Amino acid sequence: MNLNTLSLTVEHGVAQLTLDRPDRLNSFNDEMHNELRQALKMIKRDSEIRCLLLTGNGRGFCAGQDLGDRNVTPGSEAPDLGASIENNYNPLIRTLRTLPFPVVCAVNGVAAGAGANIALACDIVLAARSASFIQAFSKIGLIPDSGGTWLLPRLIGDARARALMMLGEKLPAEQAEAWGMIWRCVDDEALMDEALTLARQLASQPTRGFELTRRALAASSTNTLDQQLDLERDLQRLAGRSEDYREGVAAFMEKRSPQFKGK
Ligand code: T3D
Repeated sequence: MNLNTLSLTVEHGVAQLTLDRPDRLNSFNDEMHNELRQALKMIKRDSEIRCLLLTGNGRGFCAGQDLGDRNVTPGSEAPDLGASIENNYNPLIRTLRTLPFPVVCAVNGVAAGAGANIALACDIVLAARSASFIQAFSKIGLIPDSGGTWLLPRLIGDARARALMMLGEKLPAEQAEAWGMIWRCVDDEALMDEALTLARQLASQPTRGFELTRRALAASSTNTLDQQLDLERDLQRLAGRSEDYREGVAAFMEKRSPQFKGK
């Protein structure tokens, strides 16, 4: 696959996608949207891949939309941002949330605008100590997108989410960890080692079980407890039929390490 705006490597069951427009803090232009879409399609089809690791090259993770593509001359027609959301950002978030394996995000630097919310849509978010998160939208008259108005209040509560969105203040990674917005903040030089170790660990675990867990979590925000109990019953029935469950129980009984295959 020929890629200009990102790189893709696959090793030990982990697909690593690195956003790669460092001079623009990895902000999205149309080419990057297209390439990411293609890469994710390929990753989803590859049965050897059991975890996705998303990160950025350079001093930023992602600064959201490339505003250079939105700088219209006075008097000309406004860009249709709804179309951009519909065609690019929404499908991206939906794909990240429904891949049949876990998604780890290694936030290597500033994550702003859609870049912040793309990171938050991932299952497990690690961030470099020097990284930060900014709901930058309010600074340019936009609303938080890419699922931010759904994700952020659920992660950190309404009061903090509202203030971050309206003030557009930079939230340092350590504070994001303290508020439960991300899983962990690590020293800058340790970030990629820790993220890769975590992603490889996940890729050797029962992938089908993770997929079903993701489905249960996705439904929990709108389900009643009764509905969720029924869903857990149905998904557990499926998990109980997996090869990995059989292997997990056998390994426990035989006092050995399980060899999960993701099936
Ligand atoms: O439009 C649609 O399709 C709708 C969807 C919108 C989704 C969105 O994401 S809207 C929000 C867009 N993003 C922003 O508003 C963030 C803009 N960037 C910033 O506020 C700052 O750059 C940061 C706070 C992220 C980082 O600040 P700092 O001081 O560390 O870096 P910098 O000097 O501002 O940026 C470094 C370079 O990257 C700089 O270029 P230069 O001067 O070295 O040539 C800067 O212009 C460029 N850059 C940073 N962000 C963007 C960008 N260029 C284009 N678009 C960007 N978003």
